Amino acid sequence: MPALTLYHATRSRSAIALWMLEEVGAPYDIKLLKLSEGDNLKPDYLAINPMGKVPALKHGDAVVTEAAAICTYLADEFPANKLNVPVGTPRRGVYLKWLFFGPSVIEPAMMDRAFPRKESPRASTVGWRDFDTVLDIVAKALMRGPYLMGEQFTAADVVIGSGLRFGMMFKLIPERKEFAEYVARLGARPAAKRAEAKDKELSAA
Ligand SMILES: N[C@@H](CCC(=O)N[C@@H](CS)C(=O)NCC(=O)O)C(=O)O
Repeated sequence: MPALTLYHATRSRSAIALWMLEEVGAPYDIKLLKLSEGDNLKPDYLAINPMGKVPALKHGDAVVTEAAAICTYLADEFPANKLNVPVGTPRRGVYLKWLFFGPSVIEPAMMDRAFPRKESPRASTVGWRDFDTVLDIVAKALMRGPYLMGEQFTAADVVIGSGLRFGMMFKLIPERKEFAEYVARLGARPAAKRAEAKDKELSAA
């Protein structure tokens, strides 16, 4: 099996990929980068991710960057774990919607709220419409539960759950009951606990 290597910085968005790797359960190595020392902007890492951002994943010769893309990739590469909705399945459309909704709708809506512009963009001109509508849509999707895709836990939960957790932790997203319960449910997963413990351990080292 090709080797898996995660380029990781502690207490960062690469925790999303770390959690996903723990869900997959395949062996992997970690190359630790210190953002405070600018490791992510050094030439050897820029050759892996020219954006100078973590996470990045190497799988044999394949390099994947962007946390949501890494989760999608791992779910498809390790189908035995049933963390994806396979090609040819009608539910895959909704699954892909949630994988894209995290980085292209929730995150920009949240950051727009956190760092307001001088003039608010018209809701019809930005791809994420507006913060309140976005949160209502996510909350409604979670009412059925326990996961975004119903009974099946998928890579989409790793992406959306991580975003909600981060947002609530930094008070960028309100602690709505649906979000708090969902994030607690996800946090109780053994793989999520292992990833959190590993991140803490690496951070302390
Ligand atoms: N769109 C990227 C964002 C990744 C990102 O912003 N990572 C931050 C850490 S949370 C980073 O690498 N920051 C270092 C820097 O920008 O210098 C993804 O989802 O993977």
